[in-house]
Amino acid sequence: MKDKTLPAKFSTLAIHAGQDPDPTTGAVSIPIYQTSTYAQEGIGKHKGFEYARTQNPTRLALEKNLAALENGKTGFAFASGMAAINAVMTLLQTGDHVIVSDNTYGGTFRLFDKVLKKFGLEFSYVDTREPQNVEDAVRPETRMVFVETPTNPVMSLTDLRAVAAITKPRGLRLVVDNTFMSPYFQRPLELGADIVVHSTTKYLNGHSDSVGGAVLLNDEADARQLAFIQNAAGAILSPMDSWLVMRGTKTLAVRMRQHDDNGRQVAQFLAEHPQVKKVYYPGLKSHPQHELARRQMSGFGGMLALETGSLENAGRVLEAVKLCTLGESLGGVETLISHPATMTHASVPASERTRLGITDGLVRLSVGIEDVEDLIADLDQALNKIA
Ligand code: P1T
Repeated sequence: MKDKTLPAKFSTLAIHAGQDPDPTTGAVSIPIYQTSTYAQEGIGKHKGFEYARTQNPTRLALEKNLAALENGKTGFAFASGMAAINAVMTLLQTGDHVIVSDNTYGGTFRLFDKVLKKFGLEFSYVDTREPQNVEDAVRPETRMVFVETPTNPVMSLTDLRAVAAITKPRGLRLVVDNTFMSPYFQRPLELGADIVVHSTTKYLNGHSDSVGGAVLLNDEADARQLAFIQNAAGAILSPMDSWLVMRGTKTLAVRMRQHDDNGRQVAQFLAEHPQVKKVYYPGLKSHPQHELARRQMSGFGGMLALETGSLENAGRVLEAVKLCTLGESLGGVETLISHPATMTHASVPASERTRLGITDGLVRLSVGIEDVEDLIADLDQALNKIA
């Protein structure tokens, strides 16, 4: 956008923020600056670009775009969602304590428990559905609260305003993984969070053809430190992937509306299906946090989980689906179906999985934007294999 003061709503920002035509040619689509370095005119004389780990115009355009969508001042793009989360954690120091949602993506738990703990960070895993549990877990060394909402895969919510009321006065950073909702349905920075992280691999890119991550925030000191970490540790998003995610965000609003529409219909169908024991979807009135979901999010999205009752039943459904694809990941235009206990959450100890509801019979669906009648017909024939 040429006029930076132009008031703009979400879809306009998605298409225009950070997307000024290329200064050399006027190209409307930001070019993929596939270069490792930039010619300099003399010592310290350059156009603001020195080396492509440090700065790249394609990545910069994406970072501005994502920051605008999350209503943050600054954005950083990383090589994966895990690289983004890891970068945020390196804002901390040995001895610091972090309070974490007890249910997160298994890879997040694995990074904290198997890698970062070794470097002297301490983690307490608490049920953040109840904000009091966060307050009770605070210690003198606590520096950060890290939550996923809704969680992967059992779709539990954390009341971000309530948790921010605990973190703000104590000077703790509230970090929110917003991968499942995307900024179209939920903007944690507006609700009091300090830092938002994303796996751009999912809805932001939206087409299952790129792995990436992002960090969005307002605080200038943390932003300076993250720019330093991004360059120093080097887990940057490539120009090609930056371009793909930018291409994705332009249609984020229309895709999310369709994911949401299909998600609601599939959830309702599953809730009434005789072979389904339980459905986890915040858009259903039966979800214990439905009211919070309505307050905190402007839609419910396309992620849901269903309980089939046993490993055998789950296996039958996963093998019988024809249109839905069995695979890890989520947020693409095509419907993916997965088995959290053996796939995304295999790194979570079995007893903990059971406590969280990640049973052997749990099946996760990332509802795509196909015609919903076709999805329902596929799920129906697969579920009827159980009987
Ligand atoms: O895969 P990567 O881009 O590194 O993102 C990690 C990640 C972070 N946060 C959430 C909420 C996630 O769901 C993920 C990755 N999740 C899957 C691969 C999955 O199938 O759940």
